[in-house]
Amino acid sequence: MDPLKQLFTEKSQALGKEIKDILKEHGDKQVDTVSLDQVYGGMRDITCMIWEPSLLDSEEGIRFRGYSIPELREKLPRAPKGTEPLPEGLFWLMLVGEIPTKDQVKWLTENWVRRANVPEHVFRAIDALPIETHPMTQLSVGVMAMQNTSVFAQRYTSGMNKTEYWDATYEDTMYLIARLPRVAAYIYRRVYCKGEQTLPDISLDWGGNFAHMLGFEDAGFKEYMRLFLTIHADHEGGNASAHTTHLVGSTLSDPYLALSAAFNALAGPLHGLANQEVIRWIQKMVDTLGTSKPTREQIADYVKSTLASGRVIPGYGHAVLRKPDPRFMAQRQFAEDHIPDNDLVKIVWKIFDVVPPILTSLGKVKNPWPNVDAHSGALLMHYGLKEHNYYTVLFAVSRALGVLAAQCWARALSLPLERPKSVTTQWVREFLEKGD
Ligand code: HAX
Repeated sequence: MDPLKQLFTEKSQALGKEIKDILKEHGDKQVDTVSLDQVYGGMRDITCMIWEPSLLDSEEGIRFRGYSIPELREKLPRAPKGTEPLPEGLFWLMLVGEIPTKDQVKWLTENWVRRANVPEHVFRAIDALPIETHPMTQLSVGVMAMQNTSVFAQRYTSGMNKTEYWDATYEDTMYLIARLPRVAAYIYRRVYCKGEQTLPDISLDWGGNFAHMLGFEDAGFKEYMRLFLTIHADHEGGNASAHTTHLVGSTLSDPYLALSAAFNALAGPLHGLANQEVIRWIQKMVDTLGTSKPTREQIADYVKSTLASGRVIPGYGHAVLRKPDPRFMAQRQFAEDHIPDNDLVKIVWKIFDVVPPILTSLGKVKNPWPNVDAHSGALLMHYGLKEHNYYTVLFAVSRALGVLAAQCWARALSLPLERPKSVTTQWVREFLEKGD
């Protein structure tokens, strides 16, 4: 080990141990209005941000402008003969707080079609990356490459009045959402389909056209995409991708810069990348056990071996939720309605029976239940989208709806630069020495 690394190892291990001891004794001590546990603990449960599109309840799950996922599935406009909501309707709802009519959703679909043209240099920027570059990295680069078209950046340079920030943010938001499926589909076809691109079908809705550009014409897949793109759109403001958008945007970075940063946060395995990790983990289990129909006992043993090797069970647990995620349950219901006999889906359901008691028995996991990422892979595999590395890109396209709706509000309400206070452990030592 090099001398600097050696020194860092010693210092970090010592400080890590000291912090553990400090928190054991003083974790509930208040620093201003928060406890030391919260200072060290990733800011859990600190209410400190305004986020208009959605609100998360730890027991009940997400509500978008007051509507639960089952309510959205009932009330939002659908595609002709469709059973699932159109994500356009959810964007409308998140932005203005009203369930849109069919005509309003039609207007939005058509407006996004008109804004969907992606400048050629964006594709060239993506083409410059090695083909094995992770699709999320390619997506982030694609968004960054479009930044030269930012209305916000251009108007700001020309001396925009602060009362007009929201208008420029709205324009960028609409262009970005319109273009994202084209960029995302380009990456899919580039990496997995020998670069043979599928042209957009402008008669289709936003989600249906995305499925079409990916190369999938199955009506069931298109419906699943509409559901997927709706339920992944937002999860209030504190999750890493949403918070990143908010933080970066609060410096008046334009929406392209903020969204690209959000995608980099979403690409972490504790966040959006978990959907790829779940299906990888399941496939490894199937390969290891040598059966596509494992018993609950076999799954339990595999779960325990994963935990024993110091890894998490992907798709389980949540920083806020304390019950099964309604986004998991909506996908489970979709699978029950459409593909109840699929082997992978059945494994996902068995894992749902097996994992919670095992995680609970560890005594430290606050939420042993499945989250949104536990189910999507099995459904995508069924419909033939088998490239796991791509799954988080689907999540990203959806997440853009919520975080950009929130950006419009942040600029309309002139929400300020975000700047929380940090302290050092030396500061904590002195604070504790001073006592009350
Ligand atoms: N498997 C094993 N251990 C888990 C676990 C899981 N699924 N979930 C939590 N734990 C562990 C934590 O690693 C932590 O252990 P240490 O004290 O040894 O560090 C302990 O239980 C307490 O964690 P927690 O308070 O219950 O959970 P956090 O708020 O710290 O973390 C996570 C929430 C989602 C990151 C966590 O549950 C996890 O790692 N889950 C697996 C990855 C995953 O599915 N991520 C997607 C989450 C949803 C999402 O954002 N989707 O995009």
